[in-house]
Parts: sequence; C-alpha cells; structure tokens
Amino acid sequence: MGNTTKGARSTATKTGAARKPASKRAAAAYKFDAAAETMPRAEISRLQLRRLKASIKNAYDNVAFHRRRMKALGFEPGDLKRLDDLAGLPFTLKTDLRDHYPFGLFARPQAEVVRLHASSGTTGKPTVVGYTAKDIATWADLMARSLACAGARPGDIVHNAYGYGLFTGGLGAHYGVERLGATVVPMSGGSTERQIVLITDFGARVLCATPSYALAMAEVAEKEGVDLRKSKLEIGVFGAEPWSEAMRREVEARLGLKAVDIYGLSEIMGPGVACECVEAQAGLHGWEDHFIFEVIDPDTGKALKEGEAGELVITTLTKEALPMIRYRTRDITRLSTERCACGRTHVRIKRITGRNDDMLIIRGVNVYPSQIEAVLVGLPDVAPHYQLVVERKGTLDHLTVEVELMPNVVPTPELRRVVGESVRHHIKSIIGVTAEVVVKEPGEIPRSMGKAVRVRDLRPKLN
Ligand code: DLL
Repeated sequence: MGNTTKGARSTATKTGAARKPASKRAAAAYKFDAAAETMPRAEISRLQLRRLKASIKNAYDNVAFHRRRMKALGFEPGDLKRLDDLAGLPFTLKTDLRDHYPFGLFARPQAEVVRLHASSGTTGKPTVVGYTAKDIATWADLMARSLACAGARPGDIVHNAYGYGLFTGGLGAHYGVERLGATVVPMSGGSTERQIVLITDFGARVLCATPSYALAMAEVAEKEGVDLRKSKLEIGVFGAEPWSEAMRREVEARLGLKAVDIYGLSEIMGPGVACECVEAQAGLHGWEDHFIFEVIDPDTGKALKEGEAGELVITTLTKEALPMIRYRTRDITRLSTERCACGRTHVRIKRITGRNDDMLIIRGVNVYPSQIEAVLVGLPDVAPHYQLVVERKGTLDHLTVEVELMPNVVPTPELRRVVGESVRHHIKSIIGVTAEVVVKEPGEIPRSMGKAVRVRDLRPKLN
C-alpha cells in the first residue's frame, strides 16, 4: 500500500526512528494481509457463504430468539444454499436487544464471555453486547487492519482519545493499536490541555478521536499558542459520529494531518467494521470477510441497488458470542464495489449522512429523546413536556434540555434551581451527556397539534 501521508512526503526523517519496530515486536505485529484485503470479489462471496452457514447455525443452535424466528418461517440452517437466501431471514432490531436485556441474544454461556460493552438503548436500559476471547482477538485484528488501512504503521505512537469504558471506542482502538505492533497512549476523552501536551511530548504520529473532539483539540491548542501542525501527527482516525467533507478539510488544515473516517457500532463489534484507506479517502472499506453489508429502503425493507442511498444492514459472519442476523443499523449510506485506488477489493460504504431514527450523537454520545423522557418522568415537580435543542458552539455540540414545571407548584427561583440541577445531574449520570437545563413556567414549552416536536437540531447540516 502506498504511503501518501504527510510523513511520507515531507517528514520521513522526523518520525523515521519511531517507525522501526524492534525485531521481536515486528515478528508479532500485524502484517498487511493482501490475500484477505485484495481477494477477488468472487472469492469474497465464496468465503462469505461458507462463514454465513456457520454463523446462521450458531444463531439457530444457541439463541432461542433466532431459532424461534427461523422455525416460524420453516427455515433450517441447512436451507441456506446461496448468499441471496439471507434476504429471506428477518431483520434484527435494537429493540430485540432491549427485549432480551441483558444477555438474552448471547450464543455463548456467560462463562465464555470475557468482555461486556454497552451503548445507549432507546429507554432506560442500555444495549449490552458480549465477546468471547476469540471475538476480542478478531476485533483486534480488524481494528489493526483498519488502522493500517488508515495509514498507521507498526512502531507508531498512537494517541487514543476515544473514551474508555462501556463505549467500544477506547478499548476497541486500544487492542487494535497493540495488535498492529504500535504504541498506544490510552488517554480517553477530556483534559484537553493535557492531551495536547502529551501529543507533543510523546510524538504521536496517529490520533484516534471523534472528529468534533479533534477539532476541539485544535481550538484549545491554538488558544494556547501550540501549533499542532508542527507536531509529529500525520494521521487522524476519526469516527463514532457523522461528519462532513468540509469538516475533514478543516481538521486536516488545523491539525496538519490526513483525516480518515472509521465506522463501527457496538451491536456488530465496535470500531473497525469499516475504515477508509489513506490513499483514496473515498468511502470506508467494509470488511466483507467478517460481515455482509446490505442497503435497504427503510420504509419497505426491500434491497436497494448498488449506489442507491438507504439504510445499512449488517450480518456478522464470525462473531461467536453475539451473532447478528440482518441488523438494522439505522445509518443512511450507499455501497460501491467499484475497485478502489488502493487495490483493496472490499465494498466501500460511503460516508454516513445521517440516521433514520431519532438517535442524536452529541459529542460522541448516543442519545435518544426517549431516554431523556424516561429520566424526566421519574423526577418530582417536572411536567412531561420537554424539548431538546442541539447546537454547535465553536467546534463542540451543545445540548440544552428545556423542561417545564408541573402546574401545581409555586415556581420560586429556588425551586427552579433545584429542579434544574436535579435534571442535569440525572441526565449526566444516567445517559452520560452534559446538558444545560432551562426550567420553564407551566405551559411555556410549545404544544404541537400533531406529533410533539421534541428535538430542535440546529447544527449545520452535513453535505
Ligand atoms: O460509535 C463505535 C465507534 C467508535 C466507531 C469509535 C468509530 C470510532 P456506538 O456507540 O454503538 O459505536 O455508536 C454507533 O455511531 O450506528 C452511527 O450512527 C455512529 N457512527 C459510528 N461511526 C460513524 C462514522 C461506535 N464514521 C453509531 N460516521 C453508528 C458517522 C458513525 N456515524
């Protein structure tokens, strides 16, 4: 693969020393697997069919939910003869995970599950996902492959500002960096001034972060008089939220790096389901030896032709603990099997342009309005009328939650303060997002004649 990065062009000696891996490590490091990544498409299909049969059998044999649904269709795993037969199976939805909370869709006993992660559910309960040791190893491989595709190399220092914890970003990237044979700085999010000091002092070549946080870092650095364009940063591996070409240009100019888009979701694995190549920066290679990607019309559920925009649906081929059959991601995109300049043959998923549900991504945190509603309903003196206002302030998203007092309370300034603080605290601790809370008089929040307007998203539209 070519090295069309800032370093390859102009700073080869600047980071050259850091790039040479120690020989022992080099032996263990991830190597570009041409056989897997440039496999002829007919061969990808053959591999997918073989793996799909095993994955469907895993789901049928070990998950009552999948077995029940297949039996209802008169379908047995042995009936799957062609890849097209997958289209006859039902979709899996986020609500299916919620209905089987926490472990009901797991295909392995808990003793074989070595890790749990969780993401926002639509109500009070999160969506829980589990991994066997082999799943974690596969994830590390795919994340290493994604990082390499993005231009990272063994021996690099990778500054990982994705959040560690139940969110898959931090640990997902972490294991991938180690698998790549690079050095991970497990920074997580926050403490922006400190992040900038460490990026500079440690000489990170690669930055992993949400694109909006990368921009926030640029802003803080500029304020402090630190020019990150002069740092050793050459590659940004940015994802977990929608972003635009305009934002790519801005972040590249302000940080002095190549910004590459990475995609993933907890239900399928985490980051590393798909990643752009640094050579073309033109759509994310979806790793088809481990997943099947479809795009459907979200209203009819029918498959769309290549190039048509619709909802991305993903089936896992190698997941042990949580096999997913036709998972509706709600993400809107297009697919292209056109050969990429980098030589990789795996399908390209075009930039995600939005979602077809009401999930908001606020500073990288997934938030459903219904989750906020669930918080409000449990609090005293708060009426069930609310509005969420999302704006971009500087480079960061800003959430304001407007709530209303119950008609029977006396709206003293003290009560407003207490209610506001309580709502803010509960939203932060239950959903994990910081919100400004505005407490309004009874009747002040506009009532709608039809569906209530719960969200005013005033952020600039993506191109
Ligand atoms: O966001 C996993 C991830 C971590 C991906 C780090 C990339 C980097 P969840 O928290 O489950 O997982 O959120 C998944 O985030 O369905 C999309 O709506 C959105 N998303 C993720 N990556 C992108 C991207 C992680 N590159 C949800 N562009 C997904 C647009 C993205 N949206």
